[in-house]
Amino acid sequence: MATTQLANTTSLRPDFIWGVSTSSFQIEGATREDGRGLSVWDVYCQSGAIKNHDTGDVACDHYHRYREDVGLMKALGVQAYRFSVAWPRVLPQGTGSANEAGLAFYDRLIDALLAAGIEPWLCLYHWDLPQALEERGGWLNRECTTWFADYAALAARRFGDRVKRFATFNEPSMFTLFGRSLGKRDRGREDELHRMIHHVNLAHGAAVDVLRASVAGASIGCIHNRQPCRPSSASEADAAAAARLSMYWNDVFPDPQCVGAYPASMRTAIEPHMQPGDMARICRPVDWFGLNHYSPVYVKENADSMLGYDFGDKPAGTPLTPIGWPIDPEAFRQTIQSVHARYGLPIYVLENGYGSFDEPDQTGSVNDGDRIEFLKAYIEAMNAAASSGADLRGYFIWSLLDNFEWDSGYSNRFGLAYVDYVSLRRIPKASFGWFAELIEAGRSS
Ligand code: GCO
Repeated sequence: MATTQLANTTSLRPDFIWGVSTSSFQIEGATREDGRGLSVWDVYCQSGAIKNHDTGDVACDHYHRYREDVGLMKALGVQAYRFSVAWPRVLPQGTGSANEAGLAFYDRLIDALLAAGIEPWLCLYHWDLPQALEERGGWLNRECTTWFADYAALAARRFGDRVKRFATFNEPSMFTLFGRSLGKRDRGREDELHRMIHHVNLAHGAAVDVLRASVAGASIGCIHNRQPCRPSSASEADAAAAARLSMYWNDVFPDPQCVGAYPASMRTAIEPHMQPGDMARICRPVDWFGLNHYSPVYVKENADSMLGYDFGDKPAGTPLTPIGWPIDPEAFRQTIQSVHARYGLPIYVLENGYGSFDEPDQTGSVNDGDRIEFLKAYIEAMNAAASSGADLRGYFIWSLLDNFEWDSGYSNRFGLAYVDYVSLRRIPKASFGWFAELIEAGRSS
């Protein structure tokens, strides 16, 4: 029994969806099993760049333990589960011959979800680009649009009889702005960034068309990370840097995809990469806006880095999560309302969560009361946004499991279930029970 009362959710729709989210590279492991090809993240991990030299080779071993993990979702009582397909697991070279063993894994996962009464939400791309395609230029090569559309067609053909919810990309602004292809945001590579941005937008539009044509009843969107970008000081330079970052972080993908135009101050930079008809190719009808939100970012001017910004100091006294992210539920409410006002689409929150350094106590329990407090505050901020008119349809916690947290490796823990990375045992945390109670209360209200 959680020590904290449940969140106020009285403004949420009766058919509101509660879920959890993960991604392929962060939980699957089995990176060299059953014909899977290498991804750019396997290669990056092999370089030793990740904290503690961690890799995705084992991760949570979800590839073998997926039934147990579906059992955890059933115990939570979630209506939906958002996962991603590893492109190199189903197309080892990114194009060409499909890998039957890889496709069969996702068949098994989807069938287990459906048998548990859990709706599968399939994200096509959560950053694990096939290395073979990176070596052919990756997102810098306009041909990647076609490779991605062909991959989407394969997923639609194979899974579209059972999967209706599709996300094209997870957080395109993150993997372009901070992606490995551009190193550590080297100055002078802005043109490459603009080329990647445009090609990913083209790939989104192409995939929407393929999914719409191939999957009866498809419900399609893109998942965007959206956070306020605030200046670290009152200086004009920091304010300009924050506004510039906000455009790249928040607008350069949803604006063309949902409104049909790049932000005005981007158009000159994108123009060299546009071909006639491109905006019509990008702006294809979607069914919802996927929102990932964690906290505001604070920005300062840095003329020596790409786009002339760096992350700056947070205001003194800002409450922080153990991994140093600001806790600001009001920013979440404002972000939801800004999405509602700007795009007018149904909104599914597909990531929100709390990073910490949980460890079991001497009884073997993980008492993450701080995560419960965070989730309660953010769910109530979401409830407030709904009461102000935002068309909120669902909330998926990041994440079901502790998992591979990119550059931080396994040190940061976001899971409702603790993962012992030696035994691979899953231990539901106090927040797991709290979330299950919240879902049950919603069902019985
Ligand atoms: C992201 C990704 C997730 C992260 C999560 C916590 O936003 O970076 O979608 O893969 O693990 O957001 O950082």
